[in-house]
Amino acid sequence: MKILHTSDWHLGHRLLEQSQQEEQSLFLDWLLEYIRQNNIDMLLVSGDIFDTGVPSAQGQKLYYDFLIHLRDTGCKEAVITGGNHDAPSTLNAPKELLNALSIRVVGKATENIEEEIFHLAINGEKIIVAAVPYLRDQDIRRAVASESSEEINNRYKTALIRHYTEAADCCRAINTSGMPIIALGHLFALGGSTSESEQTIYVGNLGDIGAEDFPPGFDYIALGHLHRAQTVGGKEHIRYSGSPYMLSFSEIGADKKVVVVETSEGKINKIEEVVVPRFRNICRVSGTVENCIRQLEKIDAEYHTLTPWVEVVLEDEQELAFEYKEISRAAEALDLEVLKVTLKNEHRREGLERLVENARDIKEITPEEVFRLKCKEQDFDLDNRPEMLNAFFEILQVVQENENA
Ligand SMILES: [Mn+2]
Repeated sequence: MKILHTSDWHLGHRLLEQSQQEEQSLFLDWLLEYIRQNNIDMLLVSGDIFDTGVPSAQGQKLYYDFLIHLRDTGCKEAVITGGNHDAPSTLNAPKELLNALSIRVVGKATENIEEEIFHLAINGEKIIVAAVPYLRDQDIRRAVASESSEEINNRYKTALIRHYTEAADCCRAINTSGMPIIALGHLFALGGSTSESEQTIYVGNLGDIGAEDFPPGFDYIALGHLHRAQTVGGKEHIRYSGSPYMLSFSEIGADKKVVVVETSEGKINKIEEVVVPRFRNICRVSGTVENCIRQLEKIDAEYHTLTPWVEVVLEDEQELAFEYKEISRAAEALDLEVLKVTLKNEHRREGLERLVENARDIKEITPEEVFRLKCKEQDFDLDNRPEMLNAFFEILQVVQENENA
């Protein structure tokens, strides 16, 4: 059986207010073709299907067009879970209808763990899938009884591990004939490297989930949330596929991937990363103004179908406003967009005010950056009070979940 693992499509995502619909659409077309040509039997999508809880009509059209065409590729099963960006109600609304088309959707943690477990058979080969979505604190906390103060600190992590343990137990109970067991997940697992485009998921004071926290019994764990493809704690079978296209300038230089997993006779016998074509050149140039302009001309001259997007990092110490004008004048004549101009030494020199002033859009600044700068301004020693940062993340998560709901 051939299984394709992907995640973090973020349909509807915009990079600094530029629509990324073209690369989203090109990726989905490529994926359909890849599935067809490589005889993929099952598709797993581990969360963050949409960028927001209320996706645009175009975003939804991309999703449903993809699912309709998936039926013609030879792919027999699909399992889709909700991420922290997805509104459970949006994903779950067509759940029963999609189920009739062998597309299994779990938008949020279910009341009964068995509803997250799928026992599937493809061409006579059986497999068990634990489709664990992003676990919201309020969805799983009910599982924790009579908390001590230490347990309260750690309750989210405890509840999270308990959820996976219950899922593993449930899989084991129905595994009568040595079938492979695959889990999905949308969470931050320790050892992973982040980019600027993931929202921080608060996981309690006492630490994050590590590879060793997953209960034994899963032959492969298909994770979403981190946007760079990577394994967790050096374990080949616990991995993030990463997002299939670039969601932030901080992801420059890393290939975008999907993962293909092959099973036979109840075992995983091959795990392979497949590089997704880069549909848009998103890059960074740095140097003096003249130097940057020369590099921009080079990018313009390279063959491209979608307009390249560039971040310019200036190494001069002159006034940004003046240099910014020169860069934009040069860029106007070229087939590319300069989305961001920054000074190389900005972070050393700038306080919060300057950062806000120099950012072209408030979205360029993360809430964490603002919080850290604000603490610095107030001479608050965050390094020696890490619980303050945890408290901040906890509040931020509640705010972001309410926004997405
Ligand atoms: Mn994501």
